[in-house]
Amino acid sequence: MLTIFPEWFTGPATTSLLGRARDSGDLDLRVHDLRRFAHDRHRSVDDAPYGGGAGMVMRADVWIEAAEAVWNDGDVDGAYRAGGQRPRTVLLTPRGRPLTQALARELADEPRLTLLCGRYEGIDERVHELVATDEVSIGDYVVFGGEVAAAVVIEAVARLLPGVVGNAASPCDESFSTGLLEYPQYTRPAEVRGHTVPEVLTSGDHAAVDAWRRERAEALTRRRRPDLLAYRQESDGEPGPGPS
Ligand code: JD2
Repeated sequence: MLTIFPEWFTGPATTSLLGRARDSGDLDLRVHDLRRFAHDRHRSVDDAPYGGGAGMVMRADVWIEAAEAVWNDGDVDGAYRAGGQRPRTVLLTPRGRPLTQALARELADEPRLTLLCGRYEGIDERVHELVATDEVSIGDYVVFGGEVAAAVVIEAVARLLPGVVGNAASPCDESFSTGLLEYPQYTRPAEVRGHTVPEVLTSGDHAAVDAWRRERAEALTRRRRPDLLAYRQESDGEPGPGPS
């Protein structure tokens, strides 16, 4: 990934399951500082927008040279060129394709991804045209820059990679393949501040537990996310983004 805040990723990239996936070699994550590719002594990567207006826009030339260096692993004669042959390159932007479990699976199938994190008011349109192969958004709200969005993409994709812990079927994955929200879960102690565990879960009747969980998942989904149910009927259970 490319960012002007490489240190931003130190926490997420070294902690817990992502850190373990990197240590075990199941995930190779490299964070590159965009400013290394700036042209001037002040290492500037932005400029005022053509046409005027508030804020700054990130420069296309710096982004293009940085992306080519990263694609080619620093080999200046490498084969990857902006606008031509290039690995799957995801630009995080509010106008991108909404991130879903289906898109995470699609990205997890790629041998390699390049993630581009912008800041300021955004990136020169020619980076969208020449560098990005994909534009992805993490949802309909605005954050300061692409870093937090890239972290979301990295976590969603990494946990689908072979060998990464958390990849094993979890209730949450099941929930997204059945198209339902996850059922409520409990662990010890059996009573907390007067709140007890539903009796069926301690009954030892596995069929009754399964039926209860399915019913709870369906009721929750009906109440909170009827859009997921509608999409599920349309697509015959195939998990996906829901109605656009
Ligand atoms: C970003 C900004 C647009 C003004 C680079 C925001 C995003 N779902 C999402 N919400 N916001 C972003 C995102 C991603 C990259 C940048 N900004 C701030 N954007 C208009 C200011 C700058 C995603 N993915």
